[in-house]
Amino acid sequence: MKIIAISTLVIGAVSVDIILQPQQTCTQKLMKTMIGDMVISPVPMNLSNIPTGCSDFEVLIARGGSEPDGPNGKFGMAFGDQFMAKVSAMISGARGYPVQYAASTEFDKDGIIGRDDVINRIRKQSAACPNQKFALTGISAGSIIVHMAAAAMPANLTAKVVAIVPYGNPAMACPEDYGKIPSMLMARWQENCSKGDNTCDKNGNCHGRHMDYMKPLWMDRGAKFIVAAFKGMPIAAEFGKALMLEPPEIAIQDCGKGMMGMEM
Ligand SMILES: *[C@@H]1O[C@H](CO)[C@@H](O)[C@H](O)[C@H]1NC(C)=O
Ligand SMILES: *[C@@H]1O[C@H](CO)[C@@H](O)[C@H](O)[C@H]1NC(C)=O
Ligand SMILES: CC(=O)N[C@H]1CO[C@H](CO)[C@@H](O)[C@@H]1O
Repeated sequence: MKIIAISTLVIGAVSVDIILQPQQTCTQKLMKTMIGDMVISPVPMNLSNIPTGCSDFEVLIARGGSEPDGPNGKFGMAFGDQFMAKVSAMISGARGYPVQYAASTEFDKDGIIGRDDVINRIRKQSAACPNQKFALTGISAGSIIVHMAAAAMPANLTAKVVAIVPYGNPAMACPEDYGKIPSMLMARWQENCSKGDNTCDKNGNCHGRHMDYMKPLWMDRGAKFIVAAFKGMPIAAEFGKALMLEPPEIAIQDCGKGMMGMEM
């Protein structure tokens, strides 16, 4: 039995070396608060999980830090697999692409790799499959990938990306660390931050709320947002707001900054 730190799922960390440097970015300080000096192992990628050929719709999914694949999963056992199943149940012709990045503690490196992988995937698929539409989602560390990719999206690809749904996005708490999102993409954005989750809510003090996104209520909202956009009937976007969808009563110990283990 192995315990993975789901709260690190989460966070998209920076390397320990960087954490110890005196000059820290807002995101690095945030990470330090969340995971201390914990080292998050890289997740091995499985190239067989990359879809081939064209499809009408593709959801690029960036896993949370250290989130492994489940037994028959491709996109992450805590979040991505469930999320993709919801999208597939609502629309035919959709498939997922697991963003190829290791989701380890060395986030400075992994972040760039993930960002570039998203952009390259959309570029290549667009050239081969001119009618394909894309959506981006990711949780925690993965949400930073989504944010970075959106900020760096080449102008001639932005029209291809019809919906963007990051969950628990540290870039909301630390906007100064990230580039500006093109306005076309901001208009296709559903920011999902559970009020109180200190990973994304500047005024938050309850890390336990970072686990909310694995609940159906949160996933359903994001999946509906993406499917509506795929169908050409987009739901109004909301950029950069914290929202409470669940009752706030959670055990006080789960509010702490400690690890919340998940047994597997
Ligand atoms: C890689 O993915 C393929 C197809 O999705 C699967 O059959 C195979 O078991 C996976 N390999 C590992 C090492 O998980
Ligand atoms: C976007 O621009 C690049 C560089 O000019 C070009 O190679 C690529 O084919 C363009 N892609 C699309 C989808 O227009
Ligand atoms: C925190 C946040 O912005 N949550 C959003 C999640 O998505 C719904 C649907 O667009 C928005 O209403 C929420 O504001």
